[in-house]
Amino acid sequence: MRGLRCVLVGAPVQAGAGRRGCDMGPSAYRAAGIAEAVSDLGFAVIDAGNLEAAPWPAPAHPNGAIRNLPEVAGWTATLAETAERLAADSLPLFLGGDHSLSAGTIAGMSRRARAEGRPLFVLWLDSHPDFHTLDTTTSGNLHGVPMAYATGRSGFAGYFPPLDAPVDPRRVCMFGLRSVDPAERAALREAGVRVHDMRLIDEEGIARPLAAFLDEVAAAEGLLHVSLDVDFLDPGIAPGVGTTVPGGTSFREAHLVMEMLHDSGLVRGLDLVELNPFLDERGRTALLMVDLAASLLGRRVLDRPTRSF
Ligand code: EXY
Ligand code: MN
Ligand code: MN
Ligand code: MN
Repeated sequence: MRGLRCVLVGAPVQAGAGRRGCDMGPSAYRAAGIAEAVSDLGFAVIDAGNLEAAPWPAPAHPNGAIRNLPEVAGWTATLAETAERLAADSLPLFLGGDHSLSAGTIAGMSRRARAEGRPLFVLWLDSHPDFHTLDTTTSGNLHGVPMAYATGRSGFAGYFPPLDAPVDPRRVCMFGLRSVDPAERAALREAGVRVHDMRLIDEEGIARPLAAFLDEVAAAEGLLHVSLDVDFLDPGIAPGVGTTVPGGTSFREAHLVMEMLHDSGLVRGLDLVELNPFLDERGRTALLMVDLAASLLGRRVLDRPTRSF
């Protein structure tokens, strides 16, 4: 990861979320000092500004609950192309935007991995697995589907952009789960996704299972993409999100994940998703997410600024 230039990519995606405000996420990260935090660590930083969704004329889907399908599909096309291109010579940091954006970033990272002849692994940090298909979602909010799309689950063809490099679901590792719908539970099991829920983290800690996963990525000479949803964190420390679920990870658990990721040297892309600045308290969630990104990029505990609110 060292030596790579960091490219900040604003993805003000709102179409997949049930509550308004995620489209302000990229601005909040900039106000919270993400560019400075990254450059202070010695990286060259380019802020590529905000993307816009490509037009994507998806047909109406028989599941009438689904909202904003053409817009989410258009974002998926734009983000896949952007991730594939940037990951060739840079470390892209995607500033969301709701979690539907990861349908595109992961699809693009997977095409990049295929071009390098290496497998893509995904570390999914979220209270939700986002593993619904277009047929199983009952809320119709498409931030609940990106991982199912990126792993090639059925039912997306003809609605979302064609997926030419599906991620092997056995190379997806999820941490922090505590809100899983019945259809998702069955699909995760059937697909063989690695799932570490909050109970496992409570019982075993987060370091050991994460180390085992990172060892596997290293042994396979894989590329690693990390997708960090704000609701991975406990809402007591990260209130700026539309889908708060009690019982999330602590400040230190989350930073430890990022520090271990830095030490692994394996990360090639990062999504920061679901920040809703409209629901935040004095920017504290945006600042925490920036600090977590800085830990992933090498900021050490003793270098961390003290924050008060
Ligand atoms: N499983 C629920 C649904 O499909 O509506 C909640 C999805 C929330 C997704 C957030 C972003 O992680
Ligand atoms: Mn999510
Ligand atoms: Mn979530
Ligand atoms: Mn705990």
